[in-house]
Amino acid sequence: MDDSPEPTAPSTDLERLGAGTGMDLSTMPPDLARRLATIGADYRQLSLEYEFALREVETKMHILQDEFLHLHDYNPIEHVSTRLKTLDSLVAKANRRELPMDLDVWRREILDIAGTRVTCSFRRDAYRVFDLFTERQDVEVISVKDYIAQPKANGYSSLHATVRVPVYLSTGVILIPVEIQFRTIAMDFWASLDHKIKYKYDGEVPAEVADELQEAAQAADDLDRRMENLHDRVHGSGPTLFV
Ligand code: 0O2
Repeated sequence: MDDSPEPTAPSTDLERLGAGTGMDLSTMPPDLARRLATIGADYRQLSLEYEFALREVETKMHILQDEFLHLHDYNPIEHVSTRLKTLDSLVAKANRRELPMDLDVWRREILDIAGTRVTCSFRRDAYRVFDLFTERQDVEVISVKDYIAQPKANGYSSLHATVRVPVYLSTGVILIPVEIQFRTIAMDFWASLDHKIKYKYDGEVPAEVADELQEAAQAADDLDRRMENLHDRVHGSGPTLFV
């Protein structure tokens, strides 16, 4: 028999509006809590729209993957994952960027509310999939940051594209921004460890740990190049683009 306690139903308006947003409004000053509670209600509409955009991007990626496999007998994508920023982390980002507590402003200014991560086998595949995806007519590229060609000072490496994709609602079409990160397995391994370490030290990573992380990023880059060379020696460099 399951002895776990029954989840308690939210009893106050604030608890009800805070439920599902990841925020405990009862611990906040009343004015801020009320403002966030209103935002919380609108956030549910926003999160639905952004969730649809993530599904659109994920489906497009899987179509690319299946078509590539069918045409070239080669799969350039290891896996695709998606995430929606919680209201909690949106509020934190708005605070960092000194934006007002206003969902319309966040829609305009925060372009990574919806995020997709595409993990590829090799560096070349990350660029291939990026090219194929961003050439689509229904994908509008807003900006690109190539941290593979130019890794961050701490060693972080990935290809970022912020795009807008159409979402078809019963009320009409809306364009939703999605940040897509293309990376290799080695880059992903490094980034997830880096994320855990930063979390553990609350952002203040000791210098010797940061140095070692940077060395690990170099090792990940070397591994990527060696594996790609090895793959090319065995299979050739493979298809570059669809014909
Ligand atoms: P999460 O949990 O992945 O959502 P900003 O987005 O405002 O913070 P910027 O310069 O616009 O800053 O963004 P940038 O450089 O394109 O990076 C945004 C995302 O890339 C981050 O999202 C991370 O996912 C990833 N990223 C960037 N730098 C690092 C890094 O040094 N280490 C790791 N592990 N990931 C990084 P979020 O919102 O910070 O996190």
